[in-house]
Amino acid sequence: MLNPMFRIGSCLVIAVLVSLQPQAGDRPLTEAEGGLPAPAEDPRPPIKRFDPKSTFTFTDQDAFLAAAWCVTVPMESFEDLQATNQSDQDSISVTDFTVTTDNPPRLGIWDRRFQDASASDGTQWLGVNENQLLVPQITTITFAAPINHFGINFSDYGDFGGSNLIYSDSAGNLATAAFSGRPSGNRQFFGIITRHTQFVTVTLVHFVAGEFYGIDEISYCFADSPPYDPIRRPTKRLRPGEP
Ligand SMILES: [Ca+2]
Ligand SMILES: [Ca+2]
Ligand SMILES: [Ca+2]
Repeated sequence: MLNPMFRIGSCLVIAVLVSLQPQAGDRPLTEAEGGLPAPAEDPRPPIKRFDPKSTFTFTDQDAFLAAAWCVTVPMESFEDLQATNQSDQDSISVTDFTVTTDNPPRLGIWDRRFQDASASDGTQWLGVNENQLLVPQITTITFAAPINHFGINFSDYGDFGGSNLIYSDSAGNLATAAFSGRPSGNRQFFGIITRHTQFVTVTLVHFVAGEFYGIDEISYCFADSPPYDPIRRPTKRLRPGEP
């Protein structure tokens, strides 16, 4: 018969050894420990297919709108403002944002074609008439609340010198919004979806003195808009104030 103290000591040693064994909850068991092989990686894992943390840029407006996470995408077309056909405004304010320039007055609302710039929707558009002597030229769009989608149509950018129009926002995103070396009257679209960050300010910068270009159809989603639904409801463009 074993000594009781020996039995107690043996039990303690076994307990300590067991406690030192790797626990299944701590890490996956190795093959030698009788574990199972790791599952093969999904070549198209859902987290990458639908990763809401990704940032996407677009040059096609339809693709941008189809990819929008918010159910409705407000769009400002500048149709309700008074058109003066002059670059006599320091800033242009609409329902959800204000456009300003670093060298005012350089902005105006136009309802007719000028220098081959024109509306991409309706008849009115916002003209940016850059100073002939100062570069860089900075146009800023400040929203009333944080957004995470931004789209914009340009007309006639890039026919007056060799400098792309650079997009940046207050979340630190940086991209090319419009390219130079385009013919007079050309149209370019830029869109960005930044589901992981939100921003209130968009800045457009370029280094071409004297460029004139048009802006129309600024589309956006507020960050607190109804989120992306995996069972996609069709997106719908709405003008601010519409039901
Ligand atoms: Ca318009
Ligand atoms: Ca032109
Ligand atoms: Ca131009």
